[in-house]
Amino acid sequence: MSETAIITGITGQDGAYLAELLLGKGYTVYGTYRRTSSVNFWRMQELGIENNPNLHLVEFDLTDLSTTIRLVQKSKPDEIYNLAAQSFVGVSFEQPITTGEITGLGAVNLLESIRIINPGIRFYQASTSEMFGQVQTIPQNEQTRFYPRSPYGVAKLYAHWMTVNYREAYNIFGTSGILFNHESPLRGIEFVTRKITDAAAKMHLGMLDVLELGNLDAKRDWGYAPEYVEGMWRMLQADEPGTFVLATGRNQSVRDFVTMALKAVHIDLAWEGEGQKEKGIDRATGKTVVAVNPRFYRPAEVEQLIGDAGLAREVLGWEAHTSLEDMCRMMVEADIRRNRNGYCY
Ligand code: NDP
Ligand code: GDR
Repeated sequence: MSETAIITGITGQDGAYLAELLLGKGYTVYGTYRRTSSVNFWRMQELGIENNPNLHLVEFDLTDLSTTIRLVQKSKPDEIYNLAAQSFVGVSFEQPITTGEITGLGAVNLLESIRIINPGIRFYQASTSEMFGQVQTIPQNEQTRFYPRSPYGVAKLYAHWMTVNYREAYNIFGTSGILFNHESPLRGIEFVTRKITDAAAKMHLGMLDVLELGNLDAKRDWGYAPEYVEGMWRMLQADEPGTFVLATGRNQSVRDFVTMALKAVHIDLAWEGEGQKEKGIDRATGKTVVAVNPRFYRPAEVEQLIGDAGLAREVLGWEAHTSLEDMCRMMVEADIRRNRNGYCY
């Protein structure tokens, strides 16, 4: 008999890829979206899944317990993937309470619904390397001490521990995937990799002169999103619930990623200056094409993250495969195509 899954946050990057994966495996998928003044289904449209007969799109807000209970009652899921969140770290400093309500407490609405309706439902919580924040050891794994550095990281840590607590207290199959950054052509444009690949595409097409960024020294362990949603699914097929890190084990700076993306459109960068005065110069023209704008700095920064996914490899047989260079090229190509066609999401 076919499985049924709820994916909260299907309009986001991971939600769209996970829906594609589960539909391909024959699942019936209930994907939740928020009512907004204009629809936000472009990712599902790009993947060609929005009209799949096994996909049911349900209007939903994670902060509303009664909607959550009704969704779980009606859809009778075998698995729930909680991907919905206010997921932008920068915004969480400006909206700490909303972030806490959605990203932290929202997860508990789902856990309570499971506890009340059917404790046999398997639950995936989208935890994050941002919980490591000011890193205590290198690389980070499931044993590393947490030290979140943003309201987002703190809210995610609450949801993580609630998942662990419901596992221990009520024997619920609650699994927490501590995923390091993962990107793709479907990444939201406010996140740094996509902001950079979209800018590279626009420069290539003569639509942009200068890209402004914040902290160029920040280092991230960037993987490829479709591989990470496969890891989420594997976590819920495991014999036991648990906590698993997914990461590539390699990190690069924001500066490295800009250099890579501009190289993909044949702009060879030279870096000059330091800190907020640093600039990226196009060697061919001598013009400044990358500048630092303090507006994009955060009140507290996570300087570097690099993960050790050894447990996921051992228990789930999961590994990251796509190189950062290949992913960057894919993202730049997608953004050139979109900008050429006159839309950029
Ligand atoms: P996105 O920001 O692309 O997607 C977030 C989703 O949550 C969107 O569908 C959004 O809807 C939805 N959402 C936001 N608020 C609510 C709400 N109140 N009720 C219901 N839905 C809501 O995130 P990603 O796909 O990149 O990430 C998926 C999850 O994984 C998130 O929880 C994120 O925090 C976490 N994560 C992501 C990592 C990454 O590198 N991508 C790494 C580690 C964890 P709308 O479209 O309407 O805004
Ligand atoms: P992050 O991703 O905070 O790691 O959270 P983001 O791409 O926003 O930032 C990565 C690093 O780049 C620096 N940076 C900039 N960031 C943005 N967005 N815009 C800029 O102009 C800019 N300049 C420099 C940031 O300071 C930061 O150090 C992502 C989200 O997907 C979370 O939901 C997820 O949990 C984590 O990844 C893992």
